[in-house]
Amino acid sequence: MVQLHSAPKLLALCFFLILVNFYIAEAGVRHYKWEVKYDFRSPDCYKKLVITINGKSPGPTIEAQEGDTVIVEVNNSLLTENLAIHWHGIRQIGTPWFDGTEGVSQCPILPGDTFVYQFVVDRPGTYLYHAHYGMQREAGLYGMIRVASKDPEPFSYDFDRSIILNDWYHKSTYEQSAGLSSIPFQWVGEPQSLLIHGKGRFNCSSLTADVCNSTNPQCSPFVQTVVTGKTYRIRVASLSALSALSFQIEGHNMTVVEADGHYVEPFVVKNLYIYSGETYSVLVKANQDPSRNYWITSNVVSRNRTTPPGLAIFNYYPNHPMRSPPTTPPPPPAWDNVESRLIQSLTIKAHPNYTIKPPTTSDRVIVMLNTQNTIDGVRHWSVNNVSFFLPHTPYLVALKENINGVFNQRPPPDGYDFNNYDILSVANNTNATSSNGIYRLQFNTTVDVILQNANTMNKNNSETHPWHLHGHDFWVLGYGKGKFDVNNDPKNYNLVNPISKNTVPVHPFGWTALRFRSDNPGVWAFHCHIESHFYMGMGVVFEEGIDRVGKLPSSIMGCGKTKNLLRP
Ligand SMILES: *[C@@H]1O[C@H](CO)[C@@H](O)[C@H](O)[C@H]1NC(C)=O
Ligand SMILES: *[C@@H]1O[C@H](CO)[C@@H](O)[C@H](O)[C@H]1NC(C)=O
Ligand SMILES: *[C@@H]1O[C@H](CO)[C@@H](O)[C@H](O)[C@H]1NC(C)=O
Ligand SMILES: *[C@@H]1O[C@H](CO)[C@@H](O)[C@H](O)[C@H]1NC(C)=O
Ligand SMILES: *[C@@H]1O[C@H](CO)[C@@H](O)[C@H](O)[C@H]1NC(C)=O
Ligand SMILES: *[C@@H]1O[C@H](CO)[C@@H](O)[C@H](O)[C@H]1NC(C)=O
Ligand SMILES: *[C@@H]1O[C@H](CO)[C@@H](O)[C@H](O)[C@H]1NC(C)=O
Ligand SMILES: *[C@@H]1O[C@H](CO)[C@@H](O)[C@H](O)[C@H]1NC(C)=O
Ligand SMILES: *[C@@H]1O[C@H](CO)[C@@H](O)[C@H](O)[C@H]1NC(C)=O
Ligand SMILES: *[C@@H]1O[C@H](CO)[C@@H](O)[C@H](O)[C@H]1NC(C)=O
Ligand SMILES: *[C@@H]1O[C@H](CO)[C@@H](O)[C@H](O)[C@H]1NC(C)=O
Ligand SMILES: [Cu+2]
Repeated sequence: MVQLHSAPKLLALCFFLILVNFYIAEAGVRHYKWEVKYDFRSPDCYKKLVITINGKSPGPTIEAQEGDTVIVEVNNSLLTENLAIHWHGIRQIGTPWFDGTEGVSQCPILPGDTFVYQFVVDRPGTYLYHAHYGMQREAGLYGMIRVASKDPEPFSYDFDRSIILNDWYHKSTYEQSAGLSSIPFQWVGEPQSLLIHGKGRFNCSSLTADVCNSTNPQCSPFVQTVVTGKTYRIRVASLSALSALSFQIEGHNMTVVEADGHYVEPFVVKNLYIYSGETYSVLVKANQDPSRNYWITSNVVSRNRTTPPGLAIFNYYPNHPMRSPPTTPPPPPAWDNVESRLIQSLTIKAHPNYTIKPPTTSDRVIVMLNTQNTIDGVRHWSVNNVSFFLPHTPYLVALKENINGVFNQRPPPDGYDFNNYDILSVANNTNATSSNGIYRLQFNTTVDVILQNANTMNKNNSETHPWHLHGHDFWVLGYGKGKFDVNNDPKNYNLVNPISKNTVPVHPFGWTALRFRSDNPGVWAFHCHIESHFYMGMGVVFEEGIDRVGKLPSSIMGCGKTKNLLRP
């Protein structure tokens, strides 16, 4: 029922919509209606509750052309669970309120509510979307955004395909997150399966068929059919909860041509290392013996793997798509071969014809020490000794509308004790703090972030963390081993052809240097893309140009202290 007092509003909305439609008539509008709900699914043969979009996980692919406006009407039918969806890699220029990050850019979408996301996909490339509320992404709410270029691309191919990689747990996200906040702490452990485009295979032999049914068609392997002589662009993305992955197509090389929506100077790999939140396009030529099929594999790297490989089939037409390759799947690289992963990171450079030069100097340098700590007996991840947690009122609304008492006004430190902190020894900072304080950046300045890895609270252990920045791309200026030297390492930065990305790994016991311009008014999360690490505090938030943010839509409000704003 339309209430009387909202009639003028409705009229205004109609005019607004007409204007919007007129304004964007040049570019296209891609309109999607999604129903998000729980369904029983068996992606690796094991039956569990999975969050689906219109019945699917991975969800529908958003297909658009650069400059298009994407409108997604999300209907939250999860019944007892909130929801928020993040558009990963889309910078949301002018629409920071549609970034979809609960606690940062919006209040959660309540069960039964419909929320309309509307944003422009301003650049071609391969992007993602996924839940950004609690550890909800792991329950299956994820998919791909493919934005076609208006201009010719610097490579050619016959067919354009997608593969999303993921790891998969049998426990619910609730069991996992409760374990992570428990005393004693209960780690989520290694995933049960690796999924290739939503399909995997768990060994059901010790379970009954009503729980784990190995003949369920939902867990028949993913098949990529190819025709001899043709070249395939495969957009490979990872939305793993924990695992760094190595992706291979048996007997075939892959030429990497795109990373996180940017063309790269092409390079050839046998196995592609890919970290959660990254996207790549690879070109694969179907040039092998066509009388058989080949394995597509995904394997855990950077952790002492216990999860069996993810397997799919690279099917040469007209062989039967389900015919198993006659070989054993190719072996993955050693899980602890940091060197080969570092080499691949260092190899990725901007394509010579698409290089965006970074500013040669920066206005501010923030060094972020990545360690663990314990707070009140619970294990956390921390940045410069501070573990992050989200407020109940989104920062964007609190800052724009000057709502007090939402978050700690004290900003987190810009660095750590460089001289005295030994990154190689076991972290023993039991006295760390947690905070929801944020970094406030001067608008339109150049900011460097140095991710400094260190030993965890376990002996001889440092993990790989894929860091993802919302609202921006950053230039990747360098990677190094050991402790970053603030005085000397910047001299070796790549200022000539650094790749722009939105997600980047910091390798074990190493560092990664990034640069970006604080030129997108809004409030943006920057966090480890490992679901449990962010949950355990591994993230920060940047504010820039809040005074330039336009009028916030009331649809992002309704929680915490934003409720006051909705009262007439
Ligand atoms: C949400 O989707 C369901 C199923 O399509 C439909 O019955 C319901 O009316 C929708 N709710 C809203 C608010 O659009
Ligand atoms: C599945 O597990 C059973 C029992 O542990 C084992 O005997 C069998 O070899 C396993 N199957 C596969 C395909 O790994
Ligand atoms: C297992 O899956 C097969 C194929 O879908 C089906 O015929 C069979 O009934 C299932 N078994 C159980 C116990 O659900
Ligand atoms: C893959 O690339 C390597 C190194 O460039 C080369 O030696 C090998 O022959 C290539 N393999 C195939 C199947 O093209
Ligand atoms: C990795 O796991 C295997 C099997 O559990 C174990 O034997 C090995 O010692 C582990 N390696 C390291 C470096 O922890
Ligand atoms: C860059 O563009 C020029 C002019 O279009 C073209 O000749 C050249 O091959 C391109 N370089 C690469 C590496 O694609
Ligand atoms: C973190 O805390 C530990 C132990 O309390 C201390 O030794 C270390 O200097 C602190 N580091 C920073 C960056 O404050
Ligand atoms: C932890 O404490 C020990 C003993 O006090 C010290 O030797 C070591 O350097 C500390 N580790 C870190 C990372 O500060
Ligand atoms: C932790 O803090 C308490 C109180 O501030 C202090 O007494 C204690 O020495 C600190 N411990 C460490 C390891 O820094
Ligand atoms: C941001 O800085 C750049 C370079 O200094 C300048 O060209 C641009 O006009 C500035 N933009 C705004 C909105 O101030
Ligand atoms: C430390 O861990 C690495 C794996 O990350 C392993 O290869 C190495 O042998 C370990 N060193 C010691 C001294 O335990
Ligand atoms: Cu992490």
